[in-house]
Amino acid sequence: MRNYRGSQVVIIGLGITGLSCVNFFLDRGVIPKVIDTRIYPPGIKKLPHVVQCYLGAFNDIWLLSATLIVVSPGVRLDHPVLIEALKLGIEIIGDIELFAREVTAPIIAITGSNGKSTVTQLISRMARGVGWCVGVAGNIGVPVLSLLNNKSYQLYILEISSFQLDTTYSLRAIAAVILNVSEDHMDHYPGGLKQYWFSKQRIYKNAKICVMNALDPLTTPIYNDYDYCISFGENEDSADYYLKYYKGHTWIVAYNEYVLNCSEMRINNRINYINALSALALSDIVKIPRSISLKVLCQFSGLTHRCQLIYKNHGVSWINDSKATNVNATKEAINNLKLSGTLHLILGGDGKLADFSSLRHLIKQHEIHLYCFGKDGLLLTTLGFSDVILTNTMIQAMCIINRRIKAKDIVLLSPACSSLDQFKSFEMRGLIFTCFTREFI
Ligand code: UMA
Repeated sequence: MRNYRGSQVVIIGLGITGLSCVNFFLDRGVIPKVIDTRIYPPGIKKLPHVVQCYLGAFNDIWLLSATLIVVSPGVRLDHPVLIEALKLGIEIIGDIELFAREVTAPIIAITGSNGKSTVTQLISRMARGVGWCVGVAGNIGVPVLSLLNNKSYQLYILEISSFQLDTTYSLRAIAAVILNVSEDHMDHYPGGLKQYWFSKQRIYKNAKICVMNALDPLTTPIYNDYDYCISFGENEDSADYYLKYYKGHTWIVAYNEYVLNCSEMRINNRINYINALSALALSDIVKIPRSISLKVLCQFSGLTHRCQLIYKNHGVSWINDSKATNVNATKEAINNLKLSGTLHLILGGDGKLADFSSLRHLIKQHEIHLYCFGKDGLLLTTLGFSDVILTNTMIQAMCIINRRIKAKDIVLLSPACSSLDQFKSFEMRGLIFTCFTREFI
């Protein structure tokens, strides 16, 4: 636990993270200053009057005279004034770092390009199933510092993004997992996939046990100060937790013991079976009884906005996969579908400088009808072949699809892009998709 009294603290970003940081410092008798490059940032109404705020741009004088700068996850660290601040020896950290310096209860830390919210939910339900008092926060939508109000947590389960890892130094997880690494957030990482991968690897620093994906070499720890490493994957030769096809069924196998027939799970696709392997590995590390872990795996029906079936009638299905904010997530969603009619795929939003080309083959193979909207809509139309429509908004795309759809067709919102060009969040995008789908029924 640090004493921040006397520190000149400047917080960048007045979203949910920034506000939680303001409260953290006020609770410790330090009045921070806040900067946000938006004129009207989301947290402005909740900012206590005692805190000075500079809006619309960075305030270089404030930043260069600070002793501690706390940045929100969405802030790029290669901004010239932040580089200058680092050269002057000013400390730049994020909210996970503040949190890690305060807590003593064990932390399970989860990152990855896809699946991290699912695994966070699974392991949280398992731990709560034992009756433990569990704090769950991070990229999943709850700022970690909000957990400090409750001193009785026995275990913390944190979903951590690459942005958050970039400003974290003191995390010492009892178990840390990188689920997978595929291209995302290339607009934040000028060094490309390598730089993004390096950020993800930071979760393993000082971790006691590393959990890696045997199918994805980029999840192999590059630091070797851990006690031991556990792996999950599809193949018994390479993984401790793996899937095995046996007597007509896929099984979850842990250290060569058949523990669960996957047909008993409600989330019945391969990606979720792999997520289940990693959640089981984590639950075994913290010694959650298998009976409880397996019960949770069987009962879990998936996350809202993640391949969520909104409507099905006469063979027509509308599926909300708004959480697919990168190319790999969209590929997984398409690969998991059983297609017998036409797939109407809605793509669009802010592509974050992603390379979309790997989707082209899949779109051609399944003769997918494409509807592209938002900031990168035009770019996305180049992925299609015969049937491609460009609209300004997702709702316009939905209206067109609604006029064309026939029995056995599937409508899939799996945008491969961030929502932030047109929506407050991916949740809002998914909610609007859901509401309009119900409107059509
Ligand atoms: N801001 C600036 N200057 C900048 C960038 C941002 O002033 O250069 C300001 C914005 O104007 C805005 C504020 O910072 O007012 C928002 O901060 P933020 O974008 O860091 O968002 P928060 O509201 O604090 O939410 C963040 C995470 N957001 C991002 O990483 C972009 C949330 O993850 C997370 O749930 C929350 O902290 C709690 O930990 C969201 C996300 O999109 C879901 N994550 C990305 C993803 O999953 O792909 C990484």
